[in-house]
Amino acid sequence: MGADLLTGFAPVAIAVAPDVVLLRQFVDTQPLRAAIGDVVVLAPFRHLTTPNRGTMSVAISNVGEQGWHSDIKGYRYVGVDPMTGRTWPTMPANFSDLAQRAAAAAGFLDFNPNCCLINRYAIGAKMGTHRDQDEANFSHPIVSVSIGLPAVFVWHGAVRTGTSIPVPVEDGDILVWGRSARLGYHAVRALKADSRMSVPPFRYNLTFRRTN
Ligand code: MD6
Ligand code: FE
Repeated sequence: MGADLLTGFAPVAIAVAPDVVLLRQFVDTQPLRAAIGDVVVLAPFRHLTTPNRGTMSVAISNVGEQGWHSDIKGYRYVGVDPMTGRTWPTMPANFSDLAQRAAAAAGFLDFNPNCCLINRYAIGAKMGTHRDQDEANFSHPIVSVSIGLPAVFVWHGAVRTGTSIPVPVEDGDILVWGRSARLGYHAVRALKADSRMSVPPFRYNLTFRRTN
């Protein structure tokens, strides 16, 4: 009986490292792209300033009760979009459903995100090595959905300069991590043009979190 239940998940759930799970080709991203198009009318993509006065190459927006923000004062979550003065758009139902299903498939039951950061990578955009540590509670996992152009996500783990595990991620792939991996270091290599060039030529990434 267990085998039947497991076959739906087992072939696509790949352990990248302890408590880091890759779900390959988990979702049809077309409805997610449509929802992104709708919400960024309300909360436009923007290139944020970092505390050291750099500008992020990745453009971001958020949906949910909280949104991740950066400026010269630091990194933090805010309930009102500083760009528009309005609350962030409501999290679309297909986003929250997906986050919960993916978390469960990776072994994290009852994930209830209150935030989804939307990243948009143009060719050449990248994300330097960092860990997600601006949340007030690390008992919840993170669910990360790749949409559009392929990229190379790099898992470093507990040490910033630790062994790096390159993880090619494509449209429809989902990474989930938590527990012992929750504060692991990671990065995304500069996006390359690809023969499977999607239109528009971007990679989008949805990262679902619970901030409290
Ligand atoms: C990205 N993702 O894949 C960047 N952080 O575009 C992240 O930085 C990230 O994918 C925490 C958990 C999952 C992630
Ligand atoms: Fe991250």
